[in-house]
Amino acid sequence: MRAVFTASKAGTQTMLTSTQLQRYHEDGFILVPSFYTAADDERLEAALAPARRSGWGGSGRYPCSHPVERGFADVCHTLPLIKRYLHPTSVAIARQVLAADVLLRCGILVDLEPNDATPWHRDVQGLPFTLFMHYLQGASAAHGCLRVIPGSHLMEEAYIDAEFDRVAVEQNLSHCRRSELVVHPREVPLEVRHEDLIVRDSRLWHGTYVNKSDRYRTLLTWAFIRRQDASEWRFPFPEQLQFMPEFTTEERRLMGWA
Ligand SMILES: O=C(O)CCC(=O)C(=O)O
Repeated sequence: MRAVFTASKAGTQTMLTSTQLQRYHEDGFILVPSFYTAADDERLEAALAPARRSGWGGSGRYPCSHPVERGFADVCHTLPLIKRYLHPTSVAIARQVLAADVLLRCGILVDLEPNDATPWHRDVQGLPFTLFMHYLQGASAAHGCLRVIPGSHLMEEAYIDAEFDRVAVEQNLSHCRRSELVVHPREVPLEVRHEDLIVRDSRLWHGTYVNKSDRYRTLLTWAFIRRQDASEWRFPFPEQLQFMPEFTTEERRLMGWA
């Protein structure tokens, strides 16, 4: 696969190389191998411990999966997780790929239960923003990993619609042309280990394979938008005002508070 690179030494990846940056722009994603260290894993487990104690923990979809619903912020927008989203390296990558100053939009946990899959879709049509995707236990195709269509972030909606229609008819799936059952001829699986990180464009067409295992598959994903798009997209984070004293000046700016 074009966008997978030789593993960098764990913990030394600070920003994308020019080759990675070019791949991101051409393909709409990159897979950064060995992004996280064992120490990062330990910090993440500590950050998730309160959520696990309160009932979430790979035992089901998190019950309030929409950012504005009560309860959601208790897990995904806690101080340690926000600090993780705001890690200087992910901020540097977001600024690099968007070629702009950025704001944190939100972060969410997504569980994929056994026998479930996410159908083909793109998050937005027009506005590019950048998503970071960390599969906490890694993910193989059999465990419901991400699948993407390289370059589809730059394709017009009508073009990709027509393409999906044609493929679905060929595969006798015209009644469910965006379903996970549709195999796109140019799709690639993004199989990852728990230490890897995927960075992708919000406009990229993607979905997942069916999770054929008997285990939940958990994704932690967060997004940065361009500061100039804040009026349309900035998540307000009202519950997080209490954390203000814990944030550096730079982190406050990234949260849109300065
Ligand atoms: O669960 C996944 O791997 C995919 C999630 C997804 O489609 C999304 O974040 O838009």
